[in-house]
Amino acid sequence: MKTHTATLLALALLATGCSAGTSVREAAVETPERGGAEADAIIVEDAWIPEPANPEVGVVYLAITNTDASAADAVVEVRTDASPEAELCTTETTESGAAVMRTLDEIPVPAGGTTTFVDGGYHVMVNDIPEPLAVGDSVTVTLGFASGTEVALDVPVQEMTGPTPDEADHGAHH
Ligand SMILES: [Cu+2]
Repeated sequence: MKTHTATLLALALLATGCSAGTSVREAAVETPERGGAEADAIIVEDAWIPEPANPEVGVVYLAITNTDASAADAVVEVRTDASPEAELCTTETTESGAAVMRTLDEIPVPAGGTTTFVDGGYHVMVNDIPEPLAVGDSVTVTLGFASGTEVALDVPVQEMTGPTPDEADHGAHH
């Protein structure tokens, strides 16, 4: 009990010591903090993993900006400590309206532009996850680029937001 009181006191001291504490906390309630990192000309932000419906299969969503306005780049490699099986993937809609996924060798990031990984589009596919991911977990994702740039970032597992009709198909596409 004494330890508990001491912890609360320490938190209170931390809160008063930070002048921006209130606004930071409010922002965190509305939008859970997402992962990001940058290296060379590449900025990765808004990275998150929706808590997988199928415990063995996860997807990573993020946004990649190439700040070099004179040279296009591309993601050519992905690794994660969540599983040895990670790959670049895209969801496409066929003429009949069905969503199908296809693995990719590379995902382009235009010069001075941003490529977003979103539900129904580009994503990182993580297969054969040995330990189920839960909200609050964090995994390391490393993206390798054609330019030689490598970006490693911590990606939080967060609650799914909004409907994802194709999610149920994620486990069956290989
Ligand atoms: Cu996929």
